[in-house]
Amino acid sequence: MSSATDRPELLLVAPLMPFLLDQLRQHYTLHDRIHVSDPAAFGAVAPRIRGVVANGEAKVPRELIAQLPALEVISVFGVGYDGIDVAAAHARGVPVTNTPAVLNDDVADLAIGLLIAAARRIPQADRFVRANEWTHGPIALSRKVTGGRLGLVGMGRIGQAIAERALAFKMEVAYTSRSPRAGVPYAYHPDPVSLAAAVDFLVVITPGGAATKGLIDARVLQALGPDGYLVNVARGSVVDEAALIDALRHGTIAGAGLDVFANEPNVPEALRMLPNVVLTPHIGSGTKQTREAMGQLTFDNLHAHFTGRPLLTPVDA
Ligand code: 8YV
Repeated sequence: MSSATDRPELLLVAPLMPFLLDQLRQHYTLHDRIHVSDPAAFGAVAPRIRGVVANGEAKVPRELIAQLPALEVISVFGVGYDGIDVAAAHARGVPVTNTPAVLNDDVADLAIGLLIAAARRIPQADRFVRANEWTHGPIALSRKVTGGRLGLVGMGRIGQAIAERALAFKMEVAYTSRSPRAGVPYAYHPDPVSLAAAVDFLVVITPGGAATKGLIDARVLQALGPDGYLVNVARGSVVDEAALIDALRHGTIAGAGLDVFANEPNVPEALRMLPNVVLTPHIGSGTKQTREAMGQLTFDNLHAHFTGRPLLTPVDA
């Protein structure tokens, strides 16, 4: 363990799990979100901050990076880093790390879970039994999943993990991404409208950020059609939320399963009131096992930097 005086000082810009905080405390001096809670104190420590720890939802804009002249590394607890101005960090020679791979299975599991929950109306059926409505007659029939056509918006590591699972449900898999992915056996569509028109279930698993903002818009939902379902386990920003509410309300699509939202943790009342949507609070990677693996990788990246070893999972320039 290092002595108090030679400990690098870190700015935490997001709430972090105790498992990670405990490890960080052994080696570093932590300043937990003081840039928000105590700007005066932040002003005093900012020149000494050598590392930033963020999560998938946190914001590290260019202005914050500019306030940290001694910054050496940004370690993100999450695979997504759309909240981090990576270009600004790299321009300063500051590497950014994330936690890829360790959460693939959990996010893929949840995507399939939400798909089945939305199509088979599992939460609605649960509410039906609890309300004793069964005693008045059977519940309405739902939508078969096995053998359906699945369209993936994004074919990265998590997209491929979702596709593998879908094959076990005898689903026909197709995808769209910026360009066809070498070695991927599924049918490629050049854009989400063409993909949506060809599938029953559209699952969004593409990075957030400016490049994908509003990618799933009214036209895509129209193409998915009145028997189609949308699942989003990526970022709320990828889907035009107002267009989605409209589509769910008017039967433009049949239903949706959503783990992410435009303005988390605030979910519009209009969405919360809809009967044909299944909602979860951004729990894609939210198992104890996976969050610990993510915490370990977040720590290991940071610690590799401060002990002069190569970073494990740096984000590309
Ligand atoms: C969050 C995520 O990081 O990995 C990502 O990109 O969105 C999540 O795993 C997690 O909720 C911690 O904030």
